[in-house]
Amino acid sequence: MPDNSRLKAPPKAPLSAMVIHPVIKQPHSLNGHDPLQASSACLLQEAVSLAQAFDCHISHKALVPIRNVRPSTFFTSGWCRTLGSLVRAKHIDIVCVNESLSPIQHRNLERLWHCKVLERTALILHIFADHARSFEGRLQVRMAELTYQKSRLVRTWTHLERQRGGTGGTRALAGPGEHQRESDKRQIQQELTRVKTRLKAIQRTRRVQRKGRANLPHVVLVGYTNAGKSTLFRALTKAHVLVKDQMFATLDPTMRAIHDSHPTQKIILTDTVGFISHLPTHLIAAFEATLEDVKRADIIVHVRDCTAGAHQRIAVEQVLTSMGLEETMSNPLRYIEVLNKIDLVPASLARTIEQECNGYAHRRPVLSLSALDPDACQKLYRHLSAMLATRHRRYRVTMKSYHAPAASWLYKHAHHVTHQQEGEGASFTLHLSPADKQRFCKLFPDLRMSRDVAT
Ligand SMILES: Nc1nc2c(ncn2[C@@H]2O[C@H](COP(=O)(O)OP(=O)(O)OP(=O)(O)O)[C@@H](O)[C@H]2O)c(=O)[nH]1
Ligand SMILES: [Mg+2]
Repeated sequence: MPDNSRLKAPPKAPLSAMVIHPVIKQPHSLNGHDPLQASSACLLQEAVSLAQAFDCHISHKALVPIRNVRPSTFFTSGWCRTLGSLVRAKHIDIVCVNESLSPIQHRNLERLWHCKVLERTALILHIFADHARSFEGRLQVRMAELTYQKSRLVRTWTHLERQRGGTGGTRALAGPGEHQRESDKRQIQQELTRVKTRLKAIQRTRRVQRKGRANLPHVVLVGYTNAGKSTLFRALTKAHVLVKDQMFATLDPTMRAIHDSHPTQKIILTDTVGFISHLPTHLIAAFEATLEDVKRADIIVHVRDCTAGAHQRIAVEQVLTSMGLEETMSNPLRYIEVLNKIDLVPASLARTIEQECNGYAHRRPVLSLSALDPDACQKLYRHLSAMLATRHRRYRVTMKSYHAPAASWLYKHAHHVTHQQEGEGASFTLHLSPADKQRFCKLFPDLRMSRDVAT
């Protein structure tokens, strides 16, 4: 199997890690001309948190300035020696490099330093593999790992081709190493096909489940990892989901009704996997089924850690944009930003942060709160209800004789249902979403539902 094959689950004693954030003055790097404008120190701290999420003990961390990336070892020979001495002196088991390394660079660094080297994507994949609990979650992570490994094999071929100075086909490269790679590639492809088939079956089940709750308003929490999504989810639903000061604590989405939601119109809330800047594309593709719920939600709540930099907000918005949600993000009735952890900043700074948010958010609602404050969570719930209610229209429907199935459908799916006896029949007024209105008309074609113009 390829070099970057999965590490075994970390043993009980934490691995001793060195975390390096290369500061490269070059385009296409994680920093340098980084569009997210996160400071190097901030990116190093994030890399440290990632290593800690993989159960590592951080023995050393460093910013390493790089003028030119060396194709063979990434770092200059001087830095390779310095870092190698540190690896030996501090008994380092793993070096986490917060950048992308080519398979050749990766292999050479492991040989030079005599320890495991993990590039950023590989580290994130390992954390996901460690934290995934559900069958679907594990399959999704496996798919991401296999796609990643496959891409690394392809890149190795490209390198070999370049070394031989020509485009030479497979035949020209044939040798024991190449046969091994061919066999690895086949093995990976076969497993990938098996994993994809299983995931498809799960997605079919998900679609059926989604149809079952299609009438219920659905709100989904998204945000940067560790922003406090699960804390807020817990506060609103009273569900015991994992809350932890750790990157990617949540991998499997959880769905619950909001605890105090309207008895006849429950709001379903979903807690999701967190995002990160430069999220590996393999992961976005593999988590397609999970992210499908985000796409179909009535409201997206973007939970932000107000103590973190704007790069986190931009990273999340980039992922949402890549999912085709740009329009939703500019709809004030479908997108709300929650500035969480407001208890951690002084009141004066909180006001400045809010003002800044209102500046870039235009007409988009922004709510600052602490997920640890039950009153603030209730305020958010009322806000969400109001957003949903404004999307609902008021209708009137008259039934000549009391139509029990239609009436019970209305009590189950509509908001603020009232009815008045009118002779032998009854007149109902209610609030419904446009989709539910359509559904009602299909189910009960003999009943006429019209807009109530009195309001
Ligand atoms: N002080 C303070 N801490 C908070 C608040 N909200 C969340 N936290 C803490 O932040 C850490 C992360 O919270 P989670 O709810 O697990 O974050 P998450 O967004 O679900 O993280 P992932 O699942 O990793 O994406 C935990 O230690 C929480 O206790 C808040 O409003 N104030
Ligand atoms: Mg979580």
